[in-house]
Amino acid sequence: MSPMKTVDIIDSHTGGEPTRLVVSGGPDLGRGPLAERLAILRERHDAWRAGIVTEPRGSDVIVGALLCEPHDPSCAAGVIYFNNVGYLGMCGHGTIGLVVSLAHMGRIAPGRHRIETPVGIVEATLNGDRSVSVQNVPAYRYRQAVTVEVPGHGSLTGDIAWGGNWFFLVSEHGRTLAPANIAELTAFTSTVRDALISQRITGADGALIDHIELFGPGSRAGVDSRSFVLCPGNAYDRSPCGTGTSAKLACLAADGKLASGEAWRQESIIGSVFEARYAEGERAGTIVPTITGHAHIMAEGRLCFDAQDPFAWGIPS
Ligand code: PYC
Repeated sequence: MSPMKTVDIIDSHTGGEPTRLVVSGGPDLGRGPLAERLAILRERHDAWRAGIVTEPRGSDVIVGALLCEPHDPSCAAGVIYFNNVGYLGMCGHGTIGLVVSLAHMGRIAPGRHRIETPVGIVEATLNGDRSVSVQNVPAYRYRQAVTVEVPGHGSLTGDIAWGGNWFFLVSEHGRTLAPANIAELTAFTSTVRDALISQRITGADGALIDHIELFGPGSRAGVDSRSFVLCPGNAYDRSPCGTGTSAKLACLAADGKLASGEAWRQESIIGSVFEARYAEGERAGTIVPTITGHAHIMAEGRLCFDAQDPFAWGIPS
C-alpha cells in the first residue's frame, strides 16, 4: 500500500471567516522571497491548493494559509494565502487567524511580530486581550467615481482601491445589506465583477479587480458602516475583510472623511466588527492601515490524501 500523504492544519475563524493554516506537510517551494514561492506554488502545485481548501475536504469559504520559513530573517513567519479559485496577495482576517494559531502553537508571545507575505511585510501585534492588530501593506485609492454598466442593473459608480488586494467599493447601490439578502447580494456583486472585467476596468497595471465591496449604514451604535464583500471565488467574506477595510480607509482618507489615527469600526454582513485606523504612508497618497480583530481556534487536525481517492485533490470543475 502506498504511504498516505498527510498535512497538519489548524483551523480558526476571524469574525466568522475561516482560515486553515497549513503547519507542515506542504510542498517544497524553496527558500526564495515569498512572491517567488507563490509563483512556484501556483505553477507547479496548484492541485495541492485545491486539495486543502475545496470540496470534499474544504468549502468555497475557507481561506488557506501556508506557513513558510520567512526569507527576511527579521520576520517571525512567512505566509501564502489561497482560496477555492487561486491566491491572495494579503489577507487581513487570515493574518489575525495566523497570529492566534501561532500563539496557540506556542510559537509566538504577545507583542509585535513581522510577517512576510507575497505583497510585502506586515506587522501584527498580539494584544493582551488576545485581539490582533495587523499593520497592513500601504493602501491607496487608485481611481475615484468610476462608472461601470452592469447588465440588468444599469450604471453603477464606485472607487477602485488597493488594500493588499484590488477592490471596487460602492456606496450608492440601492440595496439593503442584511443577511436575508446574501444570495441576491452575491449574484449582484458577481455580475458587477464580470462587468468590470468585460469593460476592462482594472486596478493599476491592468490588475484584475477580484473583490467587490458594498457599503451601507452600521446596524448598531458604535459601528460606522456595514459591508458586504464578494471574494474572488464567489464566497462572501463573513468577516469585515481586512484588506477591504484597508481599501475603504484609503478612500475615506482621500475624501478627507477620516483623519489619521481616528477609529473606523467596520461591520461585516453577519455583524462581526474590525476596528481600523491609519497613519500617513511614506509615498504621497498612500496610507498605512492597522486593522484589529479577534480570531478563535476551532480545530487541530491532519488531512489525509489517499492515493486511491479520486477526489483527494478536490472535485474537478
Ligand atoms: O480579510 O483581507 C481579508 C480577506 C480577503 C479575502 C477574505 N478575507
